[in-house]
Amino acid sequence: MNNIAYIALGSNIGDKETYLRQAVTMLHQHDAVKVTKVSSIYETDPVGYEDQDEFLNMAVEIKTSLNPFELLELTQHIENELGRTREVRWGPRTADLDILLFNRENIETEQLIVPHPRMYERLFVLAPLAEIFPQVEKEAKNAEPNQEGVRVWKQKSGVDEFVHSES
Ligand code: A4P
Ligand code: MG
Repeated sequence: MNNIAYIALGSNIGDKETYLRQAVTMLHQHDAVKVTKVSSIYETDPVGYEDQDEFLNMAVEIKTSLNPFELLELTQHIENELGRTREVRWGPRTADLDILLFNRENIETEQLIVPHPRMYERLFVLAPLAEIFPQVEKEAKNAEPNQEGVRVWKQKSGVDEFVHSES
């Protein structure tokens, strides 16, 4: 598992914490993926389309032997399994998984753009990411000042709490 990637997770419908936990577990259960770090869970005000419930957001680090496109397939499969429907762009979702970084690769295709094009403007992405990838701490501090509304909701307590290390 030579690749290292960072994934942002968000949920704002139903039992949000359970959706996040299930998504992390499903990532880890894949044979070619190991979840190596998890951030705290943040409660965040909706950005973009504001007439919706607050989000829970978090970020994870994974090691994987999948390539970026295979990883995108997996994250979309997990979104579908968790019952995501796409009605409104930027609208409510049970589980949204975005690939933020994949090694140091720059990918620009129709399907996949990495680094994620909007990550540096979004405190709901940068705050959890900075916990597990300190290289973005500066960006997190400089993120748009009108983007408050991001608060720690449950302090991180390690990967084991999320994924029962079976190997
Ligand atoms: N795609 C391209 N690059 C990537 C990537 N790096 N990771 C493509 C994942 N997908 C990528 O995404 C649309 C298409 O983006 C995919 O088909 C994929 O091929 P989607 O997940 O289907 O649609 P979406 O999430 O509704 O749109 P988008 O543009 O991804 O929305 P965002 O930017 O993810 O914003 N406010 C708070 N507080 N917290 C949130 O988590 N999330 C959003 C969604 C808006 N406001 C929010 C939050
Ligand atoms: Mg998305």
